[in-house]
Order: sequence, then structure tokens, then C-alpha cells
Amino acid sequence: MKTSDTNAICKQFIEMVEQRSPGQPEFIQAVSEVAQFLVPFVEENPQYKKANILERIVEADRIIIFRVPWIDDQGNYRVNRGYRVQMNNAIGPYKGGLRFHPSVNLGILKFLAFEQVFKNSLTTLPMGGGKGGSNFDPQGKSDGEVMRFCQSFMTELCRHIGPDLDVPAGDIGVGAREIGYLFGQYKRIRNEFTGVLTGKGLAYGGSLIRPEATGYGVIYFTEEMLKGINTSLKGKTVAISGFGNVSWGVVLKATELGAKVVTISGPDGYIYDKEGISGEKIDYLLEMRASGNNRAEMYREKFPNAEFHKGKRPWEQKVDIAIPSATQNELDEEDARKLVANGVICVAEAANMPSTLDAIKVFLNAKVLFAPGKAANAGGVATSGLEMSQNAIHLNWSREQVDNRLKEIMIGIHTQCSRYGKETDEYINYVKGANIAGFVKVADAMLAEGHV
Ligand code: 2IT
Repeated sequence: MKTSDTNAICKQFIEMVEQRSPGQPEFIQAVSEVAQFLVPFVEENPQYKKANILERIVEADRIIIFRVPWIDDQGNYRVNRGYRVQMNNAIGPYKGGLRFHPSVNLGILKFLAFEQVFKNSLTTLPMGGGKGGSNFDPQGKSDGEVMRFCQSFMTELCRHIGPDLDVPAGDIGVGAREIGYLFGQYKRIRNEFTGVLTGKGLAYGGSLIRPEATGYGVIYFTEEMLKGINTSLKGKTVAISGFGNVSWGVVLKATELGAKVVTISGPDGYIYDKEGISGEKIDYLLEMRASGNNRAEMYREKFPNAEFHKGKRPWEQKVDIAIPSATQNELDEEDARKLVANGVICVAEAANMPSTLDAIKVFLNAKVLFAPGKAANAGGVATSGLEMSQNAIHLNWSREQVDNRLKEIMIGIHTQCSRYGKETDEYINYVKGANIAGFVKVADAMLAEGHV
């Protein structure tokens, strides 16, 4: 089929999705990224076309929206909105994080749940895709307020989840503390101790390596990409954004493998540390996060040799590798152009959809190694899958066992992406590879399970 024909089909498809999901630009963006590769693929594979898999896969199985009432420390009656998007369970129970952030709305959670379907499929573990959360902002809230909010949230959510049904975890704004409170309330109401959440503390069913897993996985994947062009992380300079859990894991492993990480960022601007972020500076990221102040500038206050660039993004620095690790759409076309002009060789998305569609185009056209989040950051949910396995057999694996499996999974994802993404000039289009490889397993399961 001619490219112009598939372009027209793709356009029509996106228009249909837009009509059904008005006011959800992030969801449309995520669908568009996938559709540009899947529409031609489905045209070439009529079994998927006949079963209308594309139209079915963009429609969530179920969306739960609920009121979350809680009382703040001053005794005020407060209300937030809670969500769980159960996107697709063709290959396993719904699996995906919970995000607590004021920007949370249905469109954002649908984009995240949609991405999760493909990502979870790539891990090779039996996990469907889901995502949830609330517009609740944990910033500036006391421990007691966070606990009461989590309890109220779970009082409703507990009817809709279960270890073989839907297994949430953390995401932005939901870390070990929140997972603990959510788990406690689930256990109390349902009167059962099961692996219904992942990212749990080690004392009550959590897995070793889960806190580091997303960042470690990104670096294992990056190392594989670099191996393909006969180089490695050793001696490379790296720019990352954010300073949360994912960024922390990225810095730890990148530094261990001999790279020099020179930036982190927050909503207030970014830090450039020419000496590199290593040793006690990495530990300080944990303190910054625990302080509840969402300010990158704290780093400069502690380490005065570093520069703070107020209101700017780290992508203006000259680096070999860029790893956006904060949030969606934090790297736009102009940022991508700057990185390319400065000679970047590799960009790996540690956050979900941090690059805009136009930014991705710039990277692919420049033949930069570019790993989309659904491939590069899948180590987090993969290790959640390993936590589920350990819970199911009532055993705990060692650090080394979990880390080795994580590494194998990331190498496996790289192999799958290469299989479907290699172009005639040997350049690997990881976006194409990840989307097709992730799709095939889910689509085959949907074919086998009938029109349900
Ligand atoms: O975006 C993600 O993959 C996550 N937030 C982790 C989800 C999980 O279930 O561990």
C-alpha cells in the first residue's frame, strides 16, 4: 500500500479518536505516536485489520471516577477526584501506577494507561495496562493529611482492584509512604494480605531493587543502544531532568558505569554541575525529595560550585546523552534542535512521553539513537511484575537475582525493538520497534480471546 494511502487512513483514525476524546491532547498525542507505525503495520497484516484491533485497543475496558473526601489539619472538608483507567487486560491483570499531582485529569491518565499497555507487553511479563491517580497535591501536606487522603482514596478503589484483577503502584507523587498507607487501608477493608500493590516496603512484601529499577533499566537499555554503535557510557556526559525517584536511579547506575551526569532539574530551573553528580551528591537527591520542597535550587545551596539556571531546561547544555526523567512534554522541538546541534548521540526517555511529537521527529531525522519511554523506562513496571511473582509464591529474591532479571528483561526489550525497528541503512527506529513489538503480543491475545 502506498504511503499516501496509509497516511490518509492514519489521519482518519486519529480524527475518530479525537472526536471520541475531546479535550484530551495528551491522549491524542500518545495515540498519534503509535498510529503512525501501527496503521501501516495493520494494513500489511490483515488479521488485525479484520478484527478491528486498532479501534478496540484505543478504547479503555473500563474507567472508574470517584469523589475522594478528606479532612485537612485545620478541620476543613476537602474534596479531590480519583480515577482508575483499566485500559486493556488481554495479556494479564491491569498493571500501572497511581499519580497524585494537581495536573492529573482523565486525558493524562488515559495517555499513561495507553502507553502502559505497550510497555507492559514489551516486558514479556503477563501484565495488562492501567493507570490511576488523583489531582491531589501531596506537596505541602502533612503526613496525617496524606494518610487520610490515601485511606479515603483506597476506601473506594479497593472495590475495583485485586492481585489477579488490577495491581496499582506508584508514579509521580506516590512513593513508599503513599503505597504504605494505601496498602494498609486495602488490607483493613478487604481483610486480606495480598500483592495488590507494588512498590511496597521491604518489611511487607516489597521487592529489592524496585526503588532503583526504573533508572537502572533506563541505563541498561542505553548501554545496549550504545553497544550497537560500538561505544558505551564510559566517559560520556549526561544531562537528565528531574530529581525524583527515576532521576535518582538513572544517576546511580550511569555514574557506576563511568558516565558523568551534569544536570538535574525541578519546576524552578536546572542545575549544571560540571564536576558531575556522584557520591554524597546522589544521596542528597533523596534528601531534596524527602524535604517536600520541589526546588532544584536546593542543590546549589548545598553544593555552591554548581550553577543554577532559573526557569530554564537542561537541554541547552552540550552533552553526549540526554535522559528526560521528569514528566510529559518537557522536551520540545526547540530543545531537540539544541541537543542535536550540540552533538547529542543518544536520547533515552526515563519519563513517560517527555518528548513532544515534533521533538521526536527531530531526533529520528538526525538519526540520533532515540528510545521512547515505553521501552526505556519499562524496568520499573517489570520489577513490579517481579514483585508480584515473589508475592504470589510467598518468597523474596535476592538483590542480585532481581537485578539480573531486570537486566535480562531490558536486553530483551532492546532485541524486540531492534527486530521491528531496523531500517534499510541499519539505523534502529526504536519508536517504531517498541510500538510494533508491544502491539503484536496484545493484538494476538485479543484475536485469540474473541470480540470481548
Ligand atoms: O510508568 C510506569 O511504568 C510506572 N509508574 C510504574 C508502574 C508499575 O506498576 O510499577
